[in-house]
Amino acid sequence: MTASVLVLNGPNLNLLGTREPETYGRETLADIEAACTRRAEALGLAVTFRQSNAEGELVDWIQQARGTHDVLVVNAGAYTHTSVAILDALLACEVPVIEVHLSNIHRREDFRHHSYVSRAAVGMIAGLGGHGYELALEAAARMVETG
Ligand code: CA2
Repeated sequence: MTASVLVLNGPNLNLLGTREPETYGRETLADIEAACTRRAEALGLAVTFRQSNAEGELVDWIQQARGTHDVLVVNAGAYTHTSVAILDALLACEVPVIEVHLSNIHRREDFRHHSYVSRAAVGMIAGLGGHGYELALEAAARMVETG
């Protein structure tokens, strides 16, 4: 059976490619989605790619991932640093989580150094731009392969 990966994106990531290219690069979220779709196909994975600015909607999607998806790839945006609700949902969903950030959050302001998401994540990829999402899909493929 084809393994299924849910890629979740949090607030303001819909603005990618329009502003702050020095921090987030010039790729749009649609570009990253297209690259993920291509990479998932090559890896034999099914991928669902979503973005929301609403914390509750992200929590709903994480809850629904239980029993539906095999791996969660999460860039929770600024909720990474604030949301216990997203952490609780990730801990409850019983799906392995890979955390992704476009920027290296540890090179940035102090308030970005702490991640609630990390407490629920198997691993984290940060600072490699959109390529980090593709690397997360590679890790997901290895994870489902090795069980
Ligand atoms: O580096 C990342 O991927 C972040 O998750 C991005 C978040 C930020 O709050 C995290 O600390 C690190 C912000 C996403 C906002 O993206 C924008 C893109 C273009 C213009 C404005 C915001």
